[in-house]
Amino acid sequence: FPASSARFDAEQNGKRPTKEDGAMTPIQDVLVRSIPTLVLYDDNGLDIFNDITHVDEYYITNAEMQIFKDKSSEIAHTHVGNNGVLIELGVGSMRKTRYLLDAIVSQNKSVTYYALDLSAQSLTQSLQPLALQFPSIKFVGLLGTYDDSLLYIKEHLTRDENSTRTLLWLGTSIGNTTREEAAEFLARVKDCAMQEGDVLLCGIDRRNNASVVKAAYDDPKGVTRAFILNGLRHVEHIFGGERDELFPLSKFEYVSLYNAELGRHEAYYRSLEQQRVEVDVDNTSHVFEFEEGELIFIEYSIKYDGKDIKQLMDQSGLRWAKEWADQTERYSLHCFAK
Ligand code: AVI
Repeated sequence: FPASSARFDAEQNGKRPTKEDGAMTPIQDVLVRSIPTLVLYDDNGLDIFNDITHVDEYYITNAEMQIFKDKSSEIAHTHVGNNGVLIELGVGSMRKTRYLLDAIVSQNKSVTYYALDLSAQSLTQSLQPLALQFPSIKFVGLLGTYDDSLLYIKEHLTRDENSTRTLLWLGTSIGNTTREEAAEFLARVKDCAMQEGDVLLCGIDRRNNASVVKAAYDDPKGVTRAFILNGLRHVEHIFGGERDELFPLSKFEYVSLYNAELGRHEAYYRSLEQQRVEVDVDNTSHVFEFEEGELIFIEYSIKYDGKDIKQLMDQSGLRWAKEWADQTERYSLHCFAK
């Protein structure tokens, strides 16, 4: 896709949103209004995302799973200490973590596993079966934002002299923040939760062929479309609206763009007609007006090649140590050290 696809659409409505219109995201040199990506992850969104991980075109999950299946033994041997601590940022579905825990147990290592997540339901659903399957591992869930949890780790988690920490940030979650935010976050992880000798295993999608990325983010069965459109339902719910009362799904569509030059997939809502949405927040009325064709930004999925990873290391202060790729060489698990 030409880098200007989004610009073309945004300019076509003739009226550029101004700063007063709310949160803005720059798309090339044009600002479009945006909704925080986090709205995609209400309970329904988490369920649909789980469905995405089973969609064939969404190669990411299988690629990462395959790396863990093939390399867990090596990873457990080299990068997990005995009496060590594993800290996973976000719990996900745990299908891949299982391979690593299996390898750790078969190497007779004892570890404590901390999982950080925003959703109590995800923590319980993920950790309970693992605790049953791996009785020798101690599981601890930390409920809150990543930043809350990192602060907690910094202030409350003591460590033995010899124990090392292995942090995990999987599923290319890094891609949902800008490159600058990602580097800042890694620097915080390094400062709050790591000391020399600790590692962060980070699953990151590569800058793949545009048609492969497009199929992954606009799959023929429409699972991704349902995931993104559910975000609008969630926004409606946050504003206290009934289903289809404020943001009728018949008046918006999902727009998927891959900007190969910048190495990122961009997800938007497009308003299919000129419309006016009035919402009430704490007895104050707010009006949002959308032009026909106007794009509203919802999600980046940013991809990384070798040069991007180097820049990430330079900016975060972490040191690149190793990389494992899946068989199709579309996806990498990187090992970053402090
Ligand atoms: C969770 N995250 C890494 C997914 C991604 O690939 O950006 C979310 C997603 N959005 C559309 N499909 C999947």
